[in-house]
Amino acid sequence: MYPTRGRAEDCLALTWRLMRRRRRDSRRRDCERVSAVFSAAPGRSLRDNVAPPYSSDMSDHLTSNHLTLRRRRAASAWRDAGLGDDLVLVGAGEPIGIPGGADQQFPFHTHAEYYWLTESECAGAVLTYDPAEGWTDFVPRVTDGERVWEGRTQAPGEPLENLPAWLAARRGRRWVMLGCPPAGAPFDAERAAPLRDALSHARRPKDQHELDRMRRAIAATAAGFRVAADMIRPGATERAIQIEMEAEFARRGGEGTAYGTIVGVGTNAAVLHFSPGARAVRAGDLVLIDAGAEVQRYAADVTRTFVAGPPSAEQRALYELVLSVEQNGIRRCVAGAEWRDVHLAAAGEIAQGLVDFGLLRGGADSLVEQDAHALFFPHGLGHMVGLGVRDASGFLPGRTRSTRPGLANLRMDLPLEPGYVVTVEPGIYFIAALLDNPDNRAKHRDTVNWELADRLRDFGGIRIEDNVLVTAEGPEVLTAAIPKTL
Ligand SMILES: [Mn+2]
Repeated sequence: MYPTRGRAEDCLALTWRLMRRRRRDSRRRDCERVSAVFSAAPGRSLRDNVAPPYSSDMSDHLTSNHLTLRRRRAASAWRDAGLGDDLVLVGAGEPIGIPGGADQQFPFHTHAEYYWLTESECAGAVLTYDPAEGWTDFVPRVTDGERVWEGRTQAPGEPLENLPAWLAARRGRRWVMLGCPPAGAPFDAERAAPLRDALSHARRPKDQHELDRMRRAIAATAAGFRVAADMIRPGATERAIQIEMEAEFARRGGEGTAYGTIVGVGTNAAVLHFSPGARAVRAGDLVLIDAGAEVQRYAADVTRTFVAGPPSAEQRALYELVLSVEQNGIRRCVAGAEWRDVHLAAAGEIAQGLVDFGLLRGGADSLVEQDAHALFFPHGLGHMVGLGVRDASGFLPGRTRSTRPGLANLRMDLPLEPGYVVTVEPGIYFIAALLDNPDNRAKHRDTVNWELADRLRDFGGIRIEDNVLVTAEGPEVLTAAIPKTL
């Protein structure tokens, strides 16, 4: 669909066209908004007409030292990845309008690659890198309408309309688009892939600035979990727990949730990404909560599982198993450890635990090889967390995703290094869709105690998740203040 190779001159006409359309659109939007003011019924608040704000925390970002260091890290990673004298453009991205929603837009965040290099939420901006000359921040001019309706001020940087001239001055050189390419811009995915991998790799070790934001997100999250833990009793609904928890995040400095809060009661605890609903806790239910606050784009990602009332023998046995697998997993988060080995060790422990519990039959290694454990632990042990909930996870260059059920859901395949923050989140679930699948029943006829599996089909699920900072001295559990004893 797009040219396979982006060259500066191919882009000029297109860039101009895009920018003309953008200006026209924003003029039209301004006109619509202004006419809306005059047609607004008396007494109606002007706020009703305002599109949701997207903030601009632009304070001195062009000179900030930690951003200079990040840009240096990115440039050297690209050089090592063979950038040569190619140009790099990192697009911030554009807000997405709600279909049929008039002026309404979905909440906007700039692309993580752009944000990491700028700490700016400036929509439509483009950061460029010329290996010979360095970095240039191109930003759209703030419109009068944006000043009036959203209180926006001009972001610092070069006017975006100078970008075509910047490209024209480098005519004949190849360029690569990262971040969010503007709609219709030439995008060479093949050329971008190694540079994106290199940037992801450079982003993985967290700097102090990032860790500070994460610690604040985690403090708000811990407060929310304290509120939730007090609510686990018969009658509380998933939705009520979610509301109180998210309110506490906000009261304790969270700016929002880092992802959709999961509160699953009973069998809903076995739905990996469950959205809370009207279901109320009954005595003896498992309640799984996976939630995290966000502070200045940085996320916490924590799971705890509760029992409403005294746990049954089976709940206690499987809870203790998940907890011991989690604690052993955390201990293995040391510099140099291969994440896939950390995951496979956890898989082996879950298999052995389920043999002891009477649910699986055979040797742990052989069960893991046959992926029998993945019927009850169908996801990876964790992922990177930080700038967003799955920050810069992925694969080292040359590594590809396995198709084996026990490894296919690994979100990363790389060795851990100091500064990485990973989640460790083993779980055991009774998922009807997996247990009722005839192929699974046939394949694992002899390795699963199906009578016990069927008896526990309404058990739900247990997951325990912490955020772990890898340091030269060993793992530091950033979320240690959130209790996890049953
Ligand atoms: Mn997670």
